[in-house]
Amino acid sequence: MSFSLSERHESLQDFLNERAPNEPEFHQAVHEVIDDIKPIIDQSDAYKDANIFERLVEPERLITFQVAWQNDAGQIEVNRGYRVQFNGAIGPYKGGLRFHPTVNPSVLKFLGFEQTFKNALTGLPMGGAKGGSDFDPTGRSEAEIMRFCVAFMQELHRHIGPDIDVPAGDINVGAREIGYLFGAYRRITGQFEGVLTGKDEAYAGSAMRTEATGYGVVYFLSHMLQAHDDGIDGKRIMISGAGNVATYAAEKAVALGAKVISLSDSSGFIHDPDGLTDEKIAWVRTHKAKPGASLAPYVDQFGGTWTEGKTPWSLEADIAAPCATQNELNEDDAKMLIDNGIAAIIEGANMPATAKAKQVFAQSDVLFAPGKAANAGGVAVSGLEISQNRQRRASGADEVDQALQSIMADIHAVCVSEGKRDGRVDYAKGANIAGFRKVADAMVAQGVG
Ligand code: NDP
Ligand code: 2IT
Repeated sequence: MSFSLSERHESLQDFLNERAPNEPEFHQAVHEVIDDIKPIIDQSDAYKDANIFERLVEPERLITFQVAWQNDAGQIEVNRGYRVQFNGAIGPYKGGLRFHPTVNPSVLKFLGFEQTFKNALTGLPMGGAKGGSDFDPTGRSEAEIMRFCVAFMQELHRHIGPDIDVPAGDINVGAREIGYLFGAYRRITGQFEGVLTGKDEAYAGSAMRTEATGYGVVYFLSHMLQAHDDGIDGKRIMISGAGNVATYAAEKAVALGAKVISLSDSSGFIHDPDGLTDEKIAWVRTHKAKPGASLAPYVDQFGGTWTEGKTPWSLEADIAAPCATQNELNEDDAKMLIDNGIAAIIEGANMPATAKAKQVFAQSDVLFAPGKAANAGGVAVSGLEISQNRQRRASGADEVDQALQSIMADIHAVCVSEGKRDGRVDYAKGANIAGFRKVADAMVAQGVG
């Protein structure tokens, strides 16, 4: 079945049902862009002749492999590993690795598809990819995590390389896992090369990569507020998640004078009406480094309240920053946020708001920053890490932070210029159009064969 954009909208769902059955997250990510890019395609014979849309929603490669590894009890466990090389038109494939029991082809295809747009927005030459495994690190020992990473790389190494595909971290893959993965790659191939980003600075990692996504989220938020005659100082921000993106977003927001009143994890959320501090954030990072540790003991340490099994969206604040995972903010949450007077939503995670939640935001006058723009700072600094590795040099933290700020400012600016709608800025539209144009033009220029 082929899909004609001139047909009615429902035909997209038929097309996706046939081409990508049982992949709801991937369908959601495609539906998120179609309304914005359809008019662009309609206006371009080149895009239509090159069948850009149908090619854009089909990953160039989806690799699935067995990961067999030995647990501490000496038993052999089997997980499934993946790499989705989604679109390589503008550069070597680039995107993170996620270890989580929810990882499946639908989740990775949505992430790889979004990554394609996001990477284009950074202005750096990186194609879109994603990968990972259904491995659940919860309760695993460090030795088990290391053995899993080594077994995972035993297969992944043949599909990646500095000019082919450069993975990085994502949920449950941070500096520790990248270290084990890099060590395995180096031992298997005998090459010390920039094949992964998010490495420690001790072995060719970039300064600021750890901070980059969360800091970038807050830089984007600052620009968005400034463009609307407002600022971050004094704002009450609720953040979900308690990992890399959430804690560095919290750190930068606090540094810029905001009051961060929540964090969350898969077991519940904390509400700290006094606001987080650097000391509290440092405690969260150390505590959460243990696989499976719940945030709950935060309140014994610092006060506030713990709510089991819920997300923080019922709180009152000026800004909501979902920084945990996909579809963590639904339609009812969106209505509640609006009823409680929220001014802006900024997506630190990838696709944290459901399609219906986005509709609610679109019908209101809240500012909404989509993940593919707002959280692009992480992959942007990954791009800078690739350049540093190529040149065998290391940029200082100030230099990288300046570059990150400038990239986030540029992404904000392009969202504004492409996203104007009825006297307002539709940031999602701006991000979709700007990312799309760059990738589509590269695809047209390169032809098929
Ligand atoms: P981490 O593993 O560091 O943290 C993830 C956090 O989200 C944890 O607090 C975790 O809770 C929570 N979480 C994960 N899955 C779920 C779930 N199903 N339900 C509720 N809570 C959940 O990951 P990151 O901070 O790196 O990633 C967070 C989000 O940001 C993801 O959407 C990721 O794709 C996105 N992102 C990450 C980038 C990066 O550079 N790391 C770059 C751009 C986007 P628990 O500890 O209980 O599991
Ligand atoms: O979703 C993302 O942008 C990431 N997980 C970071 C990808 C990267 O290659 O740095």
